[in-house]
This record gives sequence, structure tokens and C-alpha cells, in this order.
Amino acid sequence: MMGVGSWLGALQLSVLCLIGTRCDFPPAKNVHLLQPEELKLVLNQGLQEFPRDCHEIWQASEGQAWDGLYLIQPAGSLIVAYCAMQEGGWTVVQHITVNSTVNFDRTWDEYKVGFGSLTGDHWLGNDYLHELTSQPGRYKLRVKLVDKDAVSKTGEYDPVLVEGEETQYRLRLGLFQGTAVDALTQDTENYLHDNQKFTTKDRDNDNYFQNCAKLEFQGVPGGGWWYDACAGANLNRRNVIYWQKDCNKEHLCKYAWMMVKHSDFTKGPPLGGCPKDEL
Ligand SMILES: [Ca+2]
Repeated sequence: MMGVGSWLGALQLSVLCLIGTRCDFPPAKNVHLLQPEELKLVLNQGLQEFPRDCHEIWQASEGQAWDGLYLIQPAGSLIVAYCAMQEGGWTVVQHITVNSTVNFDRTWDEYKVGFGSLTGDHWLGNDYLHELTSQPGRYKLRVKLVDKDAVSKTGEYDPVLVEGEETQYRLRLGLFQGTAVDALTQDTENYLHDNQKFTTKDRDNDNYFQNCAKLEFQGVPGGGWWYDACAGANLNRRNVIYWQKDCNKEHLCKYAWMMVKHSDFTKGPPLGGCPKDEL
């Protein structure tokens, strides 16, 4: 069934076509994350076949591709994504600015198909996170955090898999490395995010007696996330980007990004060959 976001996207394209502008723009499912005037910013229009992710474009360009908006087609869905090419061809799946005007307190269906602006703060969509990370090979996740003094930290999980909607987009993470704290698989706050299902304000899959996505800090709810009971990290709370000791209400962070990329790691068993409980 077509989600509300996809339907709105298709409607938006139809209206643009009626007023004589972008009839030729490919039918991307998440065009609702772009303003009409931003369609012309998409850098790889006019293709017959589309790359599966930003990394494929980066590789084909031998590392010369520009940062920006590109059409990609992971597992059948044609979507637009922001590609962080200068960092090595990462597909951005989340970006938030503290006190963002984009509301992250959203429903299951909104997290499913994405919201916000691809050129600014956004959530790409759980369906696309699933499609990207479940492609052949392995995918890794990078979290990038920038604090109020412009000090940047990163952390990577290799591999990453976001399962499908039938298992509530459960998060599966592998080994961590980076300059940031491992806030998703380490339990220093007594909360584990690895292996958790996704929870939104209208769908409670967490391990707390209430719904973690509804709990407010200074009047702002937590937003959708892979909550435990509740969080040692949460990048979707609009007023405090939270990542254990790296980003919190005492040590404010200004920006966060989540991005995924095909892993260069080729040794070891493929993701599909490993029992899920061991990931
Ligand atoms: Ca609960």
C-alpha cells in the first residue's frame, strides 16, 4: 500500500507537471523531502538506471563527485538522498540541527517514509534505511557529531542492518570504532540500542512501562528511535542532541548526522550467513 508520504510526493509531482514544470523528473518516492525549486539541484537526472547508493556514484567518479542531492535506487525504491561525497561517498539518512525548525516528534508512518528537508534537517525514512542496509554485501553506519565549539567526533558501526517493518525496523549493529563514545552497543547508561525495535509516539515497541517517544524534556518529546527503556543516545530529540558524554544537556552539540555506506570490509561471513542473534 502506498504510504501517505509517497502519495503526497506523487501528488506534488503531478501538480508540478500540471503547471508545466517538472514532468520529466523521475518518480522518486520521497520527493516530499524536496521543495519544488530544489528538484533542479538533483545532480544525476536523466539516467535510465540509477546507482544503488551514494558510494557507487563516488566510486564511479573516482572520488571526484560533489556533495549534494542524487537519485539512488536501493532495492527497487527510487529516492533522492543527500550524498556526503567529500567524506567518501556516504548516503545521509538523518541530519539534525539543535533546536531545528523541523519537528522530529512524528508518527510511525512519517518515520517510515521520511520527513524534513533533504538539504537540511531530515529523516530519510525507515523503509529506505532498511532497503539500503539490506542490500548484498555489508553496510556500515557512521554517526557524526559536532559540538557548540565546532569540535567534531565520529563513530562507525560495521556492519549495520535495519530490519524491515515486519520486525518493527529492529536495529542490528556490529563492531564500533571512532572518536565518539560507543553509545549504541555499550551499556554505560544501562540502555542498549543495538537489537531494539523502532518506537514512535503512536507505536510503542520499547522496554519501558510508558512510551519513550512521548517522554518530554523541557516540553519536547523524544521523537522516534530504537529505544530501550529509554535512551543512552537519541539523535532525534530536537532540543538536546544526546550521545552519552559526547552530547547532552551539559555539553551541547549543535549538529548530528547519520549516514550509511557499503562496507569495504570483505573478510568474515556475509551478513546473511550469520545468525541474527549473534550480530
Ligand atoms: Ca513502552
